[in-house]
Amino acid sequence: MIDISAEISGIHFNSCIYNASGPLDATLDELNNIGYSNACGILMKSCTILPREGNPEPRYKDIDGGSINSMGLPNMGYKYYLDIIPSLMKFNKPVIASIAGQNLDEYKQMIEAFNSSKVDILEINLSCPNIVGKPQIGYDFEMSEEIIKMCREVSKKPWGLKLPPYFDFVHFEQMASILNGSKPDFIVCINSIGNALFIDWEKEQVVIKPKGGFGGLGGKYIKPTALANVRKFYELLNKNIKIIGVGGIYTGVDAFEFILSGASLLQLGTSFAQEGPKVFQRVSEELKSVMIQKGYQNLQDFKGKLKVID
Ligand code: RRO
Repeated sequence: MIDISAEISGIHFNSCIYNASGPLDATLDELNNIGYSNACGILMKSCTILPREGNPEPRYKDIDGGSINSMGLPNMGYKYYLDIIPSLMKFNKPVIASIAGQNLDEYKQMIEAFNSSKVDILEINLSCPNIVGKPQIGYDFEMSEEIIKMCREVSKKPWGLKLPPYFDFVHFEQMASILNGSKPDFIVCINSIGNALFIDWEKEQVVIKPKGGFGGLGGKYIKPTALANVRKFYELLNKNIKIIGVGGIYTGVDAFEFILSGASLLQLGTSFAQEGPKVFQRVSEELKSVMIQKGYQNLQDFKGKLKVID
């Protein structure tokens, strides 16, 4: 029997593949569809204190190698997500809230509210690229450290951070030192690559409306950057901080590469948006086929064991 189960701080997942926060996870109907699918967990859309309409449409576009989005955090407000947790528990898989405050106090208020709920895990989003006038917190190391220290003090649930992609080894080292000090249970690498620009050359026009066409890039384009982030943090972080890989996973081979780089669990974003809930079973089965070909029985057999050239 091939075993692709996983675990975060005592929370068991019966496989290692579930949804990324963002696509098709903002309402109870959408979350039920994830519940009925083969996803091993149910991750909710990043929430804010008050409900948000998000940015004007068109704000998401599938493109050949992935997607571009500038959704602008459309969500029902954290109280909605608190209220639906009991209903999502019937699926007997971990339910994960994603929290996106506008400042430290908002993050704290939402963490405290979810502490008193039955949610299993908290993902703290430090990397939304699409709020007009707001920088991505994960690129401000001082503010990140303040928020991460607060999470350590306040969260009573296993918690982790959704990080933006980094591109410079000094930045990886700065963030890793903050993380090793504050000991989150996990990190999620990576959010979309912020402020990309996709052009319809025939129309001579951008493809999404907000911010003059700039938006977060997802899908195949970003897999090498996502793998690099998983790998570099795997090298730098204490081994009890787990890494969840996301960014351009469409196939079992993609999934295999992320685990080889050091990921313990995987999330599907653009591939889920494009293929729908059946993607979870397909990628899980494909990953198992790769493991059979390689003679591996469980994820520990190859997790992090990427070889370098001497
Ligand atoms: O809602 C969004 O625009 C959005 C968010 Br919160 C995020 O974290 N990442 C992204 O690509 N889009």
